[in-house]
Amino acid sequence: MELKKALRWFGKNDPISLAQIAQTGAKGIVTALHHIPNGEVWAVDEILKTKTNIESYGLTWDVVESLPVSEDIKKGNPTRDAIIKNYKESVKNLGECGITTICYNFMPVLDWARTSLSYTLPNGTEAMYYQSDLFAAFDIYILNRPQALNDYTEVQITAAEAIYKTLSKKDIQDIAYNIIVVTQSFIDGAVGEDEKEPVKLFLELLAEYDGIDKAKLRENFAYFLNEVIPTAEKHGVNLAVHPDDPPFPLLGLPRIMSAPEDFEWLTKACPSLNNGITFCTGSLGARKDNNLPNIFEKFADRIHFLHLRSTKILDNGDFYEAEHLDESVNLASVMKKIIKEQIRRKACGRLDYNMPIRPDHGHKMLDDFNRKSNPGYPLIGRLKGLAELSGLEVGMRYIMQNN
Ligand code: DNO
Repeated sequence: MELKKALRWFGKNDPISLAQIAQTGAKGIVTALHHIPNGEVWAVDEILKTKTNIESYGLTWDVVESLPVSEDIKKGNPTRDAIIKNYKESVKNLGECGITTICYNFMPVLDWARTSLSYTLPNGTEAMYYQSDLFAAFDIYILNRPQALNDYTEVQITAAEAIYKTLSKKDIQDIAYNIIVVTQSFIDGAVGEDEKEPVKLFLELLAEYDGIDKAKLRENFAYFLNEVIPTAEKHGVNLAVHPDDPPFPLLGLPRIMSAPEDFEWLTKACPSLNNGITFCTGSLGARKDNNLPNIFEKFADRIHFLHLRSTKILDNGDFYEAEHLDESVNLASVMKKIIKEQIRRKACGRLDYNMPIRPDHGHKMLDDFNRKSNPGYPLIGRLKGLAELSGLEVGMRYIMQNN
């Protein structure tokens, strides 16, 4: 038995091809039908086209990442029922095509946030970085978000102002463009690459969440789950919500998938095991109080998909994406628990014991500098992560069997 090792592929527009992925040792593919607009049905023939293409490289399509949850669903707008109906149809179609794990998120407006996409590490590789004061400067002085000042302490505002004063016009443009467009558009985010006034649109999208607090967002999430999970159950599909990245509130928006109490809430809101989690060690690991091995153990039976990487948190709360096996996250302990859970599932007759994992993100390194890729998804950096995680799995299994 082994875990299903996969890499993410962004479809035909991904500068990295399936032929290249097939050489990395990955056996599975994590992808989405990126050409279908959010909220529309993924028809069986479209799903099969992508599935057949993937299989022609000797790979399998194991996980959908993501089947996007439209903003209208998150906001609880009256149009949500029609969109949820389409969502259910897509879940059913995927199940019928044998694709039974769906990753999605319930983060308002912004899917993930970093202040730098190219932070140079001492060995010359590049990682992604989140600098709190710079993010505050973006919020208060670049976006000029109306309520922003209420969300920071005096100390944070002073630090943000000091950073803002050091920024050139180009820095300001780059930061805004990276946060609003570059990290969002390739994953079907709210602001596309051809948007003429991204900052204006972004502010409008944020304003639509005025009056939607954590309780309201949870209520809208529970509504979605209780509509969709029965369809997932019927068609043998597992849904796996991705944690908030980073796992704390940003830009005045509520966050509801950041810590164990949120997963607790999730299981109560809809107890079915088809209502599951994408265990992303990188996202959850950006909070010091998240103990990853403990969280894994507590929610193991509903963890359907894993993103594995380490996050290095600095003393001031900033963080960057460290090497996959950096000791900042105890991935060896997590790996042991994943293997145990896989063995347990197989023994009790569960069909979902594949436990697909993918190295999450990767450093830009070596030949990656000569090749285009989406932020976080270079070929060689991820290949290195995949190889390290595969080695960790083999070693861990050996020790578990021989002790
Ligand atoms: C970023 C990813 C996220 C993730 C979505 C899942 O690299 O981890 O964009 O795919 O949040 O819906």
